[in-house]
Amino acid sequence: MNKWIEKLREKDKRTIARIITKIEKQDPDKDQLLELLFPLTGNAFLVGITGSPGAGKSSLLDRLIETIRAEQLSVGVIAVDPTSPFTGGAILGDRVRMTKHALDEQVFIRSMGSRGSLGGLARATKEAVWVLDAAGYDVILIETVGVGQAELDIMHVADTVALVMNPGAGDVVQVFKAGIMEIADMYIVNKADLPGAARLVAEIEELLDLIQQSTKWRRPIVQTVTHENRGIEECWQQLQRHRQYLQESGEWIKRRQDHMQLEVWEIIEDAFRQFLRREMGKKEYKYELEQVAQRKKVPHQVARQYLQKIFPALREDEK
Ligand SMILES: Nc1nc2c(ncn2[C@@H]2O[C@H](COP(=O)(O)OP(=O)(O)O)[C@@H](O)[C@H]2O)c(=O)[nH]1
Ligand SMILES: [Mg+2]
Repeated sequence: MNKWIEKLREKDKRTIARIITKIEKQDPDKDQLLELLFPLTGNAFLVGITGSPGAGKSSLLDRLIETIRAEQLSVGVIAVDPTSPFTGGAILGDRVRMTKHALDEQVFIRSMGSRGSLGGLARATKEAVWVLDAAGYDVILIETVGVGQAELDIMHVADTVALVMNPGAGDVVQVFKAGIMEIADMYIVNKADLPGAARLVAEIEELLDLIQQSTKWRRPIVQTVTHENRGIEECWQQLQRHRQYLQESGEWIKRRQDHMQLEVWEIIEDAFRQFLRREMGKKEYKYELEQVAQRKKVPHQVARQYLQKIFPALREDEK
């Protein structure tokens, strides 16, 4: 096991890939590996990049990697896109991008699909981020499609979250309603070569005024065109500026504490859910459930009865 960690610390790509596969497959070794590598984490700058499929997240990431590498920093990437299975066109593009950085020892890119992440996508992704963090990558970029709860959950791992939007996509209001705008620390208007970029910037600014600003951080809006490498440098500048803001304001520590608390909470929740599913699958519950189905008993009544049986502590609580 320690051999694995040794190799990991050397940023050995094969070892890193194999550990992440173990995580995805819920390998029995997984927990022990995580226990060994967790104390080595906490040094990387964790950046979440989210946005609709096709917004240009992967293209942007590809450019960002170049910019970050130019400063001699190492980069790890975890790309989560359940909307494009491995055979899909988008991933083909991702593959090409990957091969470009494949020879660079200081860049590691991994795609994760919903397939194979038995313990839940968000869980597996966060653990994969720990692996890269422990390996010593300076910056870890996490690409996720901004749809669904699992994708939003993933964002709880990031120090800084950037939301990618496109002119003419007409999704600003939807994104706003879904609360996605609020979790972002900066906005990237990508495909700024298309008509309507200035209008989108204005719309975002308007909506920003509606969001309760509880901090001094004014969320910047950066316009980018990936194939022209336009705005990428500014993206990186703003990401770093946010990091600095977090550190100077004390929010850095607070955010990380919140994330770790959530982490423990989530693991407990998962365990409970699994336990309950097993428990409720037992024959002895069947009769009662039928009674509810026949309207002879109230759901609350039966639920309470079960709860008190499973968790005797609850009985004490209710006194
Ligand atoms: N016009 C234009 N197209 C872009 C730009 N960036 C990316 N694209 C295109 O948008 C499509 C989706 O890009 P991709 O990076 O795979 O998006 P993702 O699904 O968000 O990762 C691809 O065809 C890209 O070539 C840009 O700045 N301008
Ligand atoms: Mg992508």
